[in-house]
Amino acid sequence: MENRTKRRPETEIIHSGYHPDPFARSVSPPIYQTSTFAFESAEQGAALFAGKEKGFIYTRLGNPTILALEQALATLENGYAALATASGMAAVSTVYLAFLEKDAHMIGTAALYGPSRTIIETEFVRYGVSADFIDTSRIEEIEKRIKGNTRLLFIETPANPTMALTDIKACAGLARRHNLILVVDNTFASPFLQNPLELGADVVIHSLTKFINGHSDVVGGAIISRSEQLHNRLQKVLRMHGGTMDPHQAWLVLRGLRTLHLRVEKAQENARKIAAWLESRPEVAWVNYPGLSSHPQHRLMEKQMRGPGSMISFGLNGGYEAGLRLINNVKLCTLAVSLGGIETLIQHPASMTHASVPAEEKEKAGITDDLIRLSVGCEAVEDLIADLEQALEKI
Ligand code: LCS
Repeated sequence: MENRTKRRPETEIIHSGYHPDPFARSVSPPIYQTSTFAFESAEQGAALFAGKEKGFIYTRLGNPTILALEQALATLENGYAALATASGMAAVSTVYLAFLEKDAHMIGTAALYGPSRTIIETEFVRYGVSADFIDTSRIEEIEKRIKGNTRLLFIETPANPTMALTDIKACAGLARRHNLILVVDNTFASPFLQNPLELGADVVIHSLTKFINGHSDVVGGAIISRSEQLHNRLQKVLRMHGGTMDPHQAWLVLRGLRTLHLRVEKAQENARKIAAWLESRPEVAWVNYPGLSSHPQHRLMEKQMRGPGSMISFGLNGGYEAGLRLINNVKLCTLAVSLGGIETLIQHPASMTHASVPAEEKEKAGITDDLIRLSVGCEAVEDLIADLEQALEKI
């Protein structure tokens, strides 16, 4: 573990996880592009395997470049330790594999990233696992679904793509009372805007592919645990199932992470202006952005987040057809899935990121056919608004 003195998040984003290495004093961490590490002797190899000595053995089990990223993420989320994973989905599946035994039950946010719920409904069902995916912004609804075999409460807040929020502190209270593990997917907020462990969650996961890497050029994930016990369980499962990260990938993510606060602040400033502008347009039927006072959980955002972030969902008066015309006519905004990069992306979740969720379930989760999702980037906001305006005029 790093020796953690309490510094401000902006400072930790830049400095945490790595100090110039004693060998060459490089300011940027070396990329230990190796699959394996040589032992000094047979006895030392045996001591490392037995856990009697600390050191690196084999990259699936640990690597200094990956460790630098993990230590940075643990610091930023104020956790005991972090695990870097090959993708955000590797983080999600590791959490499920670690905490859902045969015939276990979980409760999840209905508007989870599509595959985070589909993997339960199509894969984990083979082991008798069942789930209730519900509107977790209604705490009383969660309590009603808790059963004797419920192990996990898995929430995403803000949720992809509805931008609905769930009260993390209230969920933590519920989880404690019923002996559940509370996992929060913090991808949409990033650790700069929200720290679920500080609000009582047990485990936080991220798709590092999004805000933390921030440049739309790497896929990765992370799991940060509140305690040694949870971390050890997750580490064991991750190492055996093999969804671990590569050192080069870790180096790229760490490089992206170092500007997280600058990117998030700029994108958020743009998103605030775009959300207000969208709300003022006659073609726009509704806008869901936690930074708007019209958002049903605007007060909760102020309570549990440091800012509303840069994800917006909205619908047009012309519904689905008008939405498709809009996304086919943008020129600066890129029509692509993923989010959290420096460039603005626009997509249609019902037919793209959430296509795997059955139609009826999508409707229940609020992933309506007219919903357009905008991941606001760091461009000049005037150019983004001009682009959206010319596209709106074509519908
Ligand atoms: N959790 C959230 C909230 C996500 O948005 C995603 C991916 C994942 C987990 C999975 O992470 P990955 O394995 O892709 O790194 N979300 C995507 C999206 O909305 N568009 O494309 C991917």
